[in-house]
Amino acid sequence: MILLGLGSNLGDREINIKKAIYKLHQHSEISVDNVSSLYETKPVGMLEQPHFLNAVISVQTKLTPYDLLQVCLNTECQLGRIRDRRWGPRTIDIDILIYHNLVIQDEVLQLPHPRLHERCFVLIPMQEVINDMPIHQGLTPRQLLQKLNDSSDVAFYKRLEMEFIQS
Ligand code: X6L
Ligand code: MG
Ligand code: MG
Repeated sequence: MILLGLGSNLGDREINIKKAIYKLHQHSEISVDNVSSLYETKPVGMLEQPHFLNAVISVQTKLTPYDLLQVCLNTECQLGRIRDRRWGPRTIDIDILIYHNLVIQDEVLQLPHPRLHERCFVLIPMQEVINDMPIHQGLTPRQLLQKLNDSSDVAFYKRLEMEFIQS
């Protein structure tokens, strides 16, 4: 299982996320399997910025995690992401959350995503694309969410209709 997290809080957030998924789908070495609904989420980290739309998708690929990361960063660039302030607003952010059971801790890439288990904006959409699979210390997203005090910052927004995905 390979899981990617997507987030947007600049411009047309819904179109940005759809375009990102479509570009990943169009990549010859990547197939998009499952797409969560969109959720509208309160910003975490830097609070004075617009609300996000977040989603989680599962993909299949034989690309290494480093090559997959490069595809994610290229896609962010193509969608006009400008990195200025750390944690600042962005047209699109594409994070590798989980790459099978791989653990990596280096300068470029950390897998599983280090703050995965404490972010409702990741765990709630993730519940839709995996079937109660443990993702952190043997706990499923549902179990991890029970330990977080507040899911109220994450609100269902809409289902994503993507013509190219059988769901
Ligand atoms: C203390 C200090 C506690 C920093 C938390 C958490 C920083 C998350 C950055 C933190 C801290 C982040 C998204 C977002 C960001 C997103 C929503 C980040 C990086 N990305 N908020 N904030 N959705 N809702 O995709 O995740 S910036
Ligand atoms: Mg992120
Ligand atoms: Mg990122």
